[in-house]
Amino acid sequence: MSIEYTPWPAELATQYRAKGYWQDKPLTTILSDQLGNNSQGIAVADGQRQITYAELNSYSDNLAGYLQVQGLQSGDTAIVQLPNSIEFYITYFALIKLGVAPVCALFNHQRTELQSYCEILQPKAMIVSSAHALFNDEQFTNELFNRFSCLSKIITDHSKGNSELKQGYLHKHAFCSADLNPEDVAFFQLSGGSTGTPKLIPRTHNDYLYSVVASKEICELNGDTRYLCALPAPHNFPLSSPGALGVFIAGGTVILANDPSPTVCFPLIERFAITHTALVPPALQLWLQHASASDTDLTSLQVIQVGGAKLSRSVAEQVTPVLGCQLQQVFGMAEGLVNYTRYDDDQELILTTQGRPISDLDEIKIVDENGQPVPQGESGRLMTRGPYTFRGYYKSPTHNASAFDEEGFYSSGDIVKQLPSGHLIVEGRDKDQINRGGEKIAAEEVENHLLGHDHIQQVAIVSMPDEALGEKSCAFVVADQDVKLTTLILRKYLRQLGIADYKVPDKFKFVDQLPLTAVGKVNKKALRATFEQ
Ligand code: AMP
Ligand code: DBH
Repeated sequence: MSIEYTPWPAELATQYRAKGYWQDKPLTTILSDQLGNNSQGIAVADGQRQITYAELNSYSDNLAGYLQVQGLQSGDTAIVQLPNSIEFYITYFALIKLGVAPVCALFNHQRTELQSYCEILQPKAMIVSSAHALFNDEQFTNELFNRFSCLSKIITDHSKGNSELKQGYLHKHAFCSADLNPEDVAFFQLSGGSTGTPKLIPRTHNDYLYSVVASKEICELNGDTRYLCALPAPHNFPLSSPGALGVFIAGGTVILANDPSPTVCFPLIERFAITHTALVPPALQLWLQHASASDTDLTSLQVIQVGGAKLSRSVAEQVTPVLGCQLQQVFGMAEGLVNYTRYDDDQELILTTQGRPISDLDEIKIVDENGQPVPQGESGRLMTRGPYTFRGYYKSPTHNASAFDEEGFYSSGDIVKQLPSGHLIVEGRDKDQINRGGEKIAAEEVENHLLGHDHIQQVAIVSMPDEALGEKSCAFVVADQDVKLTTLILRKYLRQLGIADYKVPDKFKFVDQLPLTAVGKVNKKALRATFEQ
């Protein structure tokens, strides 16, 4: 049985096919295409180990065979939470080959996030790592088994020594290949979100493969590309823009880093002669600060892509002089639309815009608060549809009704303006989200957790400007009068609930009341304004 999702209208699907954008091939062709001439090329290295394309293919076949014996089959779902490791890609391809759609959680996600994904997906299996505190003993695993009867298997990888996952992929297990329909959901991407519960984005083989193939062309990757993946591997940017999958299509090599800090990444750049990488703006700033004092050889670097959050012109200007390579701005979203500055764009466009869409069939509308198009060149809300932009969050009819307009355009919540060249400039945001240096926080999700506290009456979380991260989060809290709540108490409370660390507000302000708008909603604009001098 196929996994449900909102399909594209038939006439658009026909157009996407006619142009050759949808190739009606499964994502697994990314690997199989390399098995001829390039089977001995190095696909992935992580500093200690490396595997060839032939190995990535046979390991993922073995694991698929092993999972098949465990009862997993096409149409099932799974949750994966692995650090940046060779095992991540082996697992990703194994599940895709099986027709099992995974959601790949970020490694810093905790109990609450994983439980939400289980609730939405009702997964049959989880593949996790004992390097994560939640899985270094059996307690959480047992809780999950007790709570979710759908779960039949949790495979824990151990970073050192043997593990069931390693047994699964290192040993030969016959894999009876699944019949993959390229129109089906291949996997789920995670949305940064702006609502109380996390949202999952179904991505089909056809749409995702197109976005990666086209990205690989725009970014001119080839067999000599050595791409450093230092952001969390499941994130849409380092997975698909053009990311690791783009590198695999080109037959290049992905080198994994545990984090994007210069101390971890610079030695890898020198050792592997890295040519391309993807960073968020705060990491880029650290690289710039570190580079002048470092004697590491960075001359192999050709392109640094920067995206996830707005890059300031003053930082953008330093990339080529300090790091000696080209800057590419990337404005993307796990929901679909990705924009790149092109290598041959004027320098001014590269420094000041977030790029233009991948595809001539990406449609952009910039509208006012009534949904009416604004005059050319003026700023407004970004609406988009196209050959790789999804049509609906998984099982979220109510939210979908407001996230899309009647023509199927997705409202990204970004305030942008478009130049005649098609380049977009991100000017702000009209969604209840904090962008903490590229890590997105849905305000309502954290507010709901805090409202669960016995002594909190009201709470509103907004962004506050931050030099290093661009934005941090601040919670304005109205507490019961007779109790003394402190920042420490609330931080501890949230950590005990088990939410990802980056979602814990950077600052708590205790107030007597929250300002309201004319219609009686919390006036977040007024709260944000308190941070302006
Ligand atoms: P997500 O929904 O988590 O995939 O996050 C996508 C969002 O990240 C976009 O809608 C933007 O708000 C933000 N974003 C991504 N890239 C950029 C960029 N280059 N400049 C500004 N904002 C960005
Ligand atoms: O922030 C993002 O989600 C993002 C940034 C750059 C993205 O999804 C992408 C490129 O594909």
